[in-house]
Amino acid sequence: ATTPPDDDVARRPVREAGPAGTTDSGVDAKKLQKEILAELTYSVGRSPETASPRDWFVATAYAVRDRIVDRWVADHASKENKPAKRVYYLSLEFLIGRLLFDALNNLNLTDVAREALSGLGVDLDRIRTAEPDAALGNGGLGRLAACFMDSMASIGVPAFGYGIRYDHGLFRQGMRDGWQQEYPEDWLSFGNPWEFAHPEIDYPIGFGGYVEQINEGGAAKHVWRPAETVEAVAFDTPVAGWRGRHVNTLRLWSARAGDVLKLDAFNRGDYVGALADRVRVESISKVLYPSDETPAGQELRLRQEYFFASASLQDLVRRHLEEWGDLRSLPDHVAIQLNDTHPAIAVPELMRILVDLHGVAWGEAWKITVATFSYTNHTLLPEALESWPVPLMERLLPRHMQIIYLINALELDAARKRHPGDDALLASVSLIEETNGRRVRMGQLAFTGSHKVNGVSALHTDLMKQTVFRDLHRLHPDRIVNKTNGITFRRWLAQANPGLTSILIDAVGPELLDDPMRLEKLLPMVGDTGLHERLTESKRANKVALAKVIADRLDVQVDPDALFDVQIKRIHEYKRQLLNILETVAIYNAMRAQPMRAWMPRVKIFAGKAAASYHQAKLIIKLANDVARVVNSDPTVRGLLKVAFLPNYNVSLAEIIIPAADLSEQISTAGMEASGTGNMKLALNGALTIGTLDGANVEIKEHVGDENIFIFGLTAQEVEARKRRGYDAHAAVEASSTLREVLEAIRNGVFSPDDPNRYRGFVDGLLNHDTFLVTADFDAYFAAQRRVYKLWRDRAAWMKASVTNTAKVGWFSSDRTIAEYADDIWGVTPANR
Ligand code: B1N
Repeated sequence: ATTPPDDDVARRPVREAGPAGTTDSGVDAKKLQKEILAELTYSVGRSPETASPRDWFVATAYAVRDRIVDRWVADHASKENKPAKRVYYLSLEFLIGRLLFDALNNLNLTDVAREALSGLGVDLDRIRTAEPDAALGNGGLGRLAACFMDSMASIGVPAFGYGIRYDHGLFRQGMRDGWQQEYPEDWLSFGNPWEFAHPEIDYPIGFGGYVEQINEGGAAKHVWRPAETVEAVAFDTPVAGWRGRHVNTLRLWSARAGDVLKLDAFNRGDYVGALADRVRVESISKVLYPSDETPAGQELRLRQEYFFASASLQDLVRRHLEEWGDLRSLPDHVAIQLNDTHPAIAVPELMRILVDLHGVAWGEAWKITVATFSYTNHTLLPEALESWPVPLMERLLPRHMQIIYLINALELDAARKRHPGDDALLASVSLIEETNGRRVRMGQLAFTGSHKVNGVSALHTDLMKQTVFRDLHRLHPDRIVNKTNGITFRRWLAQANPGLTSILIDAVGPELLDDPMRLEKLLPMVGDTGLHERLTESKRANKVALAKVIADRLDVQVDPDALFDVQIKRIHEYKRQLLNILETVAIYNAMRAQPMRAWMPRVKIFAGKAAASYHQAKLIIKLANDVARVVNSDPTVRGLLKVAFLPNYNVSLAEIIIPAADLSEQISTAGMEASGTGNMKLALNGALTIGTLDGANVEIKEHVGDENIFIFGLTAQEVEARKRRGYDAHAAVEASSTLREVLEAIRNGVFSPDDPNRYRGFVDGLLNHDTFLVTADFDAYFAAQRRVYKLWRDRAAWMKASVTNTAKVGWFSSDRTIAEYADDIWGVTPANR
């Protein structure tokens, strides 16, 4: 058994690019040095002689935090200069990663801090890795929320992010004999220097109980009497935008059992029982569900959803009343974005607050609600759409269930008037699913309660209109809009790849850091050999650094001059890591058939976590590791093909892999990946994409041009058609001798000599139900890989395509995405645009 991997990694020996042309931060190294030393002494309680890297990290974080707080407090100082409108981004996930370099870079303090620390004999790159990687998210959805927080602060959209302060983020992935092992993640065990605990900001969150109807002056009034109450306590992290001009707040809620809880049990003398109950109640914010695109379905998950939605609404309603005094003006000053359906229970919660607690009439309350909310859909996979059993909802949130029924009745009445007799339409737009046990459909609830609903790429938005929300779209044809995802260039270019950044700044000017569309100024230089040389050298340094990580963690040696072919993302059947593994085996077979040919050196790099209960995904990880072991140790391969599955993929590992990638694998079954965002990060860092026409790949292709991307495979429409006809994998395998040999080798135990039957059922299953059309796309994928290698041989042509990718992806900045949300959905004007 191996212990979980350690995140401490050597950083590339590349100097940070000092963002040129920035405003003066007004801090010199001497001053910052004094502040760090003071923090080390008085806040950490250590002397420089005894301080560990972690102590230095904490002291530095405190010193930097102070400068953010000055601006933060100023931004929130007076009720008079309150912003006209605020955005509240509700998300069950914020995959923020390490924050030190976010803060340093955005405040233009990176070089100053480096100098200050080196004067103390401390290496900034070493203490950087002492910060735990905050993994309060599963994958793309959570990372998007983090990029959006950075962009809102950068372009000047006043915003709060609301979520849960999980004691344990996403599990750490270890490997035992190539099988994934889950280990608890403990990011808070050494404290968190970025956050401010606010035990005085707390809200009661009710669960269970019953609804009392009382008559008040002839009108029925509903009062929910919860059986138990949990307190939500606020923890705030300041989020400083680019150049520190704006500082927003990430407010995460932690569950605390109130004093009143089970006082009677204490009084009865059941001390232990009462404390056990406390633990149960506080378990709400204990752990992030490790499910990506598969709803967890447990009661605790629903409790989490209501807990953070209710706390956030109570908080923003209180703020609104303090500032504006009247709930009728809520939509004028508040925009609430629901990040997928996880916070959708906020819709009936706002109705309850307005109608039950503030006496607003139902019709008016509904108008306020719809004008305030908007909803982002992130997936169309039917199994991923959230729904909750009616009996569970009735037991846990009885008043909300009543409100949902009433919303539904009124909506269905309106729909019936417009489409009389169309029962199929009524059944499909209903908030209640009646087929397999009665369930509340959270997608329909979020859609109905929002004035705008968005998809995350052009293709995904079109498919939303045609599939899950077809009928709701007919009823509300102006509601669905597209907002193609984006990424923050500050983290994914400036921080992760300082070498490339300084080359780009030399080429197009420092304004690049403010406006990524400036990258287009590279276009006249795409053929410049001097530029190619510098870029090649910088990429090589990044590859050497990644090679060192691979050697340290896997004891596998890879050649930095080989083509680095990377697929890094959650392990999911629809993302088709299997397709990539099959191609790897095909190359391996070819190498064994002709060992002496001049094979081009290549390294296949995989990383990603599987949901703990997703057996098929875990078997795919095992297969990747089995193939790696056999290929890496086969002398006939002569080291020309290497396979590396890097454990414990997270934001920090992404920051090492992405700058070192040559080829980006984006090979999902068309129609299934809503957008993807890794595709954007990799293209920005000069990797070429091999991909299907899925998600944002379609738009990346439109931006970089057909000749600078390797597109293959069935389109979403063709996938649809094949599935409708009933796809038979046997025919595809019959037709492809390469594929047949690959599957036979895997099936017969070539990669699992210790257990020759390990993949027998797996391969047979693929042949009988190839749900994700791996076999259908294999030949096209294999051919596309050959096109890749052909271009790779022509280094000048490859570099030209690579520079073109970097030059053309400025549009995928999350600053652009957020500006679009601000304009079309939220009705706020960014201060810096
Ligand atoms: O959201 C990303 C997209 O770029 C990806 O294509 C998409 O797969 C991802 C339930 C999800 N969709 N749905 C989820 C995550 C956690 C969970 O509990 C669903 N994640 C995505 C950003 O738009």
